[in-house]
Amino acid sequence: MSNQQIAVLGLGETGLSCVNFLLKQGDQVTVFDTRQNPPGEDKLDGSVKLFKGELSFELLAKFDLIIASPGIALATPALQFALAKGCEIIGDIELFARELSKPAYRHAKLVTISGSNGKSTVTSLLGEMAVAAKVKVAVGGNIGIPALDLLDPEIDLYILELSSFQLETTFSLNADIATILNISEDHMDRYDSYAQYTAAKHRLYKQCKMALYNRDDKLTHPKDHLINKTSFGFDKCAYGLLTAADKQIFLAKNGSPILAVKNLTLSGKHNWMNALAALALGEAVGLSETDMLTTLQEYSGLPHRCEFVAEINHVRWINDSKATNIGAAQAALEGLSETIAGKVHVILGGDGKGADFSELAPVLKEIQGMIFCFGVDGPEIAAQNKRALLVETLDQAVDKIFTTAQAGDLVILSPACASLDMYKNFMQRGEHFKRLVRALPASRN
Ligand code: UMA
Ligand code: ADP
Repeated sequence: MSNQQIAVLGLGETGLSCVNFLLKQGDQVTVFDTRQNPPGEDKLDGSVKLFKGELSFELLAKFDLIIASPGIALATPALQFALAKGCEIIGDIELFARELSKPAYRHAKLVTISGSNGKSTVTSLLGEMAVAAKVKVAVGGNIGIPALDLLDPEIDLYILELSSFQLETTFSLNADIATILNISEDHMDRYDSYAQYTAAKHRLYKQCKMALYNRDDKLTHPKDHLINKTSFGFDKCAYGLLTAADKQIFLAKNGSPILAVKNLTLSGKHNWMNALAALALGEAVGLSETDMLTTLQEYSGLPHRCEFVAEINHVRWINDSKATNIGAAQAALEGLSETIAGKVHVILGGDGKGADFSELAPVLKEIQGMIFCFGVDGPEIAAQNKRALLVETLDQAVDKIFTTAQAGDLVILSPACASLDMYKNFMQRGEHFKRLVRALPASRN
């Protein structure tokens, strides 16, 4: 690659990992970022030229290879101009894929995980299963650590969470198994259509030896009938569920019970599917069932995903700040409602990323408790249900629910929106919620 003129576009976590990787290979690299204060600037090697602000079409198009960060859409006019001029445009995951195909890494297995919701849960759960099985594993991608930072010839198993943004610029992964967990509307501010978003996800199946799909979600089914495949879902085929004579529900494989769902630490029906997906992926890369089942009984999930915060006056408070789209909030509300005796109260709102909130109406209709909406798209969500109330802040919603909720009820922050209108990220929103809940008095006056 060393004779090529290479540009890295974006100096966030991904851009910085690409620069460091390329410098290590002995390549020369130039960096562009549209922001005046890109986050990675202070960590950038002093020898690297950085162009900040508006992208120059002509300058960018002079490079042979452009490595675009996931936050920059391929449709960006300067990138389209460069493509038309014959530049090659790839992302960090493609660089990772090319490196992994080299002899030093041939022994390593690769699992790739995408979908609209549940990616991080399945990725980290599978990572824990691999640790339990004493496999040398590296976990990263969209979940946090950029893929290139994981590369190490000592690693035997890579587990990558991949977003549709990353898949747009990825061509040659050769995963041992790849899954699209589910598809529901998200990032509609980035894509022209739902079909375009779905197509970006399906690129994953073109770059794997085996596909794992969700039987209950047609959009995840592989289109290539010749592909090697397996599946998970609510019925009892392949990886599925089984109801015993005593009505106990089990995770099952080919109709044989493996583990009663009551033994999972994760709660909600959507997490039964996440557990099945992790089992299927783990088996495909040779993890032992015993180690995987032990992990399933211990793994309590990542923060901000249906995370238990506190029980106050017999009311359970749940932080689901990571529910940043409609599908996630739907799954959480449906999955948790059945687990409680009382009513569910919900707090929603934020930046809807162009979503059509009328899809939330059926699930909001089932909510017996209070519905509070806030943030820039709060009014649009509140318009979907007559009982929904608008508040300006999360603090107001928590206070109002606290004075009303009864023993046996459950309160959940499951926003169905990104947080960026009011917070730095979903973590900050979730931490704010947790602080508010933990500051509530033990009894009401
Ligand atoms: N940006 C600019 N100008 C630039 C470059 C970026 O304005 O020149 C903006 C983007 O529009 C975006 C922000 O900067 O709003 C960050 O973009 P980035 O590409 O620099 O992001 P990174 O810091 O490299 O982080 C990315 C992923 N972020 C995105 O895809 C937006 C992280 O996923 C991921 O953890 C990281 O790489 C490591 O792989 C975050 C995310 O929100 C968690 N992902 C989306 C999601 O999960 O819904 C897809
Ligand atoms: P992602 O990484 O895809 O955003 P996470 O595992 O972080 O997924 O979960 C985000 C939110 O999505 C959770 O808080 C929960 O509300 C919802 N969720 C988790 N798993 C599923 C699933 N299998 N199907 C639908 N929604 C889910």
